Amino acid sequence: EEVEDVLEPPMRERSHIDATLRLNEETKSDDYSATLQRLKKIYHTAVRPLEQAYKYNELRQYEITDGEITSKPMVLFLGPWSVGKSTMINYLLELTDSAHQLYTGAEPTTSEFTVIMHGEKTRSVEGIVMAADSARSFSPLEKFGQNFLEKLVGIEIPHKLLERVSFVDTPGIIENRKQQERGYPFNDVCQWFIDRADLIFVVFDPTKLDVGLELEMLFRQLKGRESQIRIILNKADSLATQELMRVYGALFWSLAPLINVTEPPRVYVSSFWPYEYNPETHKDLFLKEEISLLEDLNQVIENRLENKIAFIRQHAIRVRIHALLVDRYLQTFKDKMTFFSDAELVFNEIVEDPDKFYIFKSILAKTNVSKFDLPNREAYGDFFGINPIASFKLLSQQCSYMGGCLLEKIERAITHELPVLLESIGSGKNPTFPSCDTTGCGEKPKNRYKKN
Ligand SMILES: Nc1nc2c(ncn2[C@@H]2O[C@H](COP(=O)(O)OP(=O)(O)OP(=O)(O)O)[C@@H](O)[C@H]2O)c(=O)[nH]1
Ligand SMILES: [Mg+2]
Repeated sequence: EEVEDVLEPPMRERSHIDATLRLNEETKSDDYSATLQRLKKIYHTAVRPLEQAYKYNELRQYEITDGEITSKPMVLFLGPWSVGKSTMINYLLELTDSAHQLYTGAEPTTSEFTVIMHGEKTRSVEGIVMAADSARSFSPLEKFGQNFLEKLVGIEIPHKLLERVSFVDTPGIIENRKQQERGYPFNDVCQWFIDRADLIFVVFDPTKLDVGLELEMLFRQLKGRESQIRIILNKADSLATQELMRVYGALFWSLAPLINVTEPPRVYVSSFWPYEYNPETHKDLFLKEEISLLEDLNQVIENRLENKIAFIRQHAIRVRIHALLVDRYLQTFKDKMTFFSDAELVFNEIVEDPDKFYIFKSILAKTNVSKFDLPNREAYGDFFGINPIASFKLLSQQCSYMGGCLLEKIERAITHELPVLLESIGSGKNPTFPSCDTTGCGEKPKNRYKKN
């Protein structure tokens, strides 16, 4: 009998999962979709026109589809290989030992980006099919090419939790692996998911704390998304207390140079798999940590509208900065052009050394955004290589009798319409967004799921 115990470890009680995530309560979906419709409308009337007038998508390759506006919150799992990412998803969704469980194992196992989402019945969807369907939010992934689409998989499962969020499992990071071995731009793909994720679990285990190039790269890509990041020190019950504390310290030590220390992410120490905690360890603590993480997840679900609005607002801020920059390039160009000048020479001089003409400085001064939020100047060299400066109009000429000015419209959306929409759903928590004049519309949206 003892041998059987070793082979079949007792399963963990799950009732705290359903309770914390309120999986048995009904959700009101009407308010939800009405707000999303209004958000879509603001985006199409106030943001999209400016985006198109200044070809923003060619700069950032960042198009927002309707599918993205209406999609469910996304929880992204990142981290080194074999730290238990897939196991954790199986645990949360009760997939362990089912026909559709994610592969797990001691070797690097996951080689695909796997999107786990809701469906009437369990089935898998090929990446190519997901990307082709514009009603889904994954169509922009097509740009990463055929090789990548073969590494993209969808799984639809009729699970209550998936009615509210989607999970994305990723291939674990293997240090010392060259980029091209993956056959697609791994970093760019990660960035795409990072930009859109509502919650990012960066999972570690006690044996894989060493920071190498790929992990460093990953954390660089996570900059600006600090409020979405949660660090998980997984498999914690496989260590004795003293050793665990040592590992916890070591984790912070190695991550400190990579993370924003003024807003360090929350770290959860536990073990996220379906088996009973090891009895000789701090299992009470681990259970509490697990419940905190589930509460965190629940907050994200409850704040999904707020986060969507904040996401669109952040996007609008970037589009506005881009439009101001192109306008400034164009104005400088017009000022420098005389009847006798060679347009190409004049413009090349500006593109090659925008600082000489105070292009970026003037936008910094005017908008009060941080230097970090400005797009880089090399990108504008490429941008104007494809889109000649003469093909643009000045912002002051982007006005129509009926529609008003594009710049005013986007600024109104940033300072008024989006905050008002946010207030309309908030339960008494009124965020105030100062006008573009004082803040340049550039301040970061509040961290809405941070716990005090
Ligand atoms: N002791 C212990 N082992 C775990 C825990 N979670 C996962 N494991 C084991 O760790 C191994 C790796 O788990 P996976 O879920 O495949 O890890 P992964 O992060 O998805 O790995 P890749 O897909 O390769 O990146 C498996 O053998 C799991 O059984 C845990 O909480 N405690
Ligand atoms: Mg995996």
